[in-house]
Amino acid sequence: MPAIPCALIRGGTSRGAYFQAEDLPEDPAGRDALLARIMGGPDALQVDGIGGGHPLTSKVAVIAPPTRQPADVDYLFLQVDPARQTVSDAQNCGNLLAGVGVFAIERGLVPARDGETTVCVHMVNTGALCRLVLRTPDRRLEVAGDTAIDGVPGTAAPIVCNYLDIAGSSCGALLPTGHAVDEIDGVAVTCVDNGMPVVVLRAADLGLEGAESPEALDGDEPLKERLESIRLQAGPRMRLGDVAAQSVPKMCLVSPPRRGGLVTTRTFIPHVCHRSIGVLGAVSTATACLLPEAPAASLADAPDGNPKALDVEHPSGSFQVRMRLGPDGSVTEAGVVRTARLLFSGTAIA
Ligand code: NQM
Repeated sequence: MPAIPCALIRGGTSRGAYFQAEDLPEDPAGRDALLARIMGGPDALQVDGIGGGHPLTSKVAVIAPPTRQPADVDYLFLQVDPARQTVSDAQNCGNLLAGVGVFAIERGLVPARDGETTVCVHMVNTGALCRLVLRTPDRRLEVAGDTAIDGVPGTAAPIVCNYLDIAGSSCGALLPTGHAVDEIDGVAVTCVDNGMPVVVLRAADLGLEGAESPEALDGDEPLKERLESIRLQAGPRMRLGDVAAQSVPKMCLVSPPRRGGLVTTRTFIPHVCHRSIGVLGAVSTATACLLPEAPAASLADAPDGNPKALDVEHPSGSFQVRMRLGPDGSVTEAGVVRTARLLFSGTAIA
């Protein structure tokens, strides 16, 4: 009965189990089988494990010494699908990423400095880097603060996440099909990867208003079939191959903003509708809204100025992405603010 040191951390609007690679089997198949068992499946509720019965609470972060300069730690993200019990490393998670800073400091992997501590994270899934800045007065991690993020109750200390090189993270190019607009099953879509592979399409093109509740969308089987058909065709075009068993690309339905932001979103990740929106999913979607020919641009309300603060509206509020554009209109910098909290530290029993 293996007992493995583990921390449960809320990272942004997700919750995950964090492990050090040295505590897990080296071979990926053995590691994944063990993690699937710990999270508890195959069972949509994950009642026999520590997963939360939803893709957003069935996530794992594996932390290891850095293999890329100038990173402080390596972070491998694994998505455990509760019902199917598959374990996928095909995507990043920008929410658990915020918790990596907490884990690294709490475990002493990165020494806290007086004031602020920067933790540079190598996101092993895609090879990209992110610089996290955490508050550490007196070399202690500050937990309390006044930063609120929609989708999480209360407030906490901010964690600034500055992505260094995320364009084409999984697909090799920002626009992996070579176009800002493609047509799949008669619907105009943008296949984009600015940190997360996402197919962005107008809700109206599928007969939706775009502000339906996640519950209503989850219950709309014909819609989900249409989205899956588009997704399965988009996968190979996005250089992701057969994506039937993959958690990417995500499917983001966009419509005009309702609350003065950039755009309204409803995102399937990819078979369940997100209660808010993923971090890198939001960065990719915001990017699609800035491409003049993209279907999303026709309904987005992008502010002037550079850098831009882009409020991506989602079912539980909005999510601010900060972007700087180069002279040719390409995104040269992207960043977000998240919060994270250590919830539990102990041993997981497999
Ligand atoms: O897009 C959900 C989440 C995510 C991933 C998903 C994420 C991101 O909300 O960077 O954070 O899209 O599967 O945690």
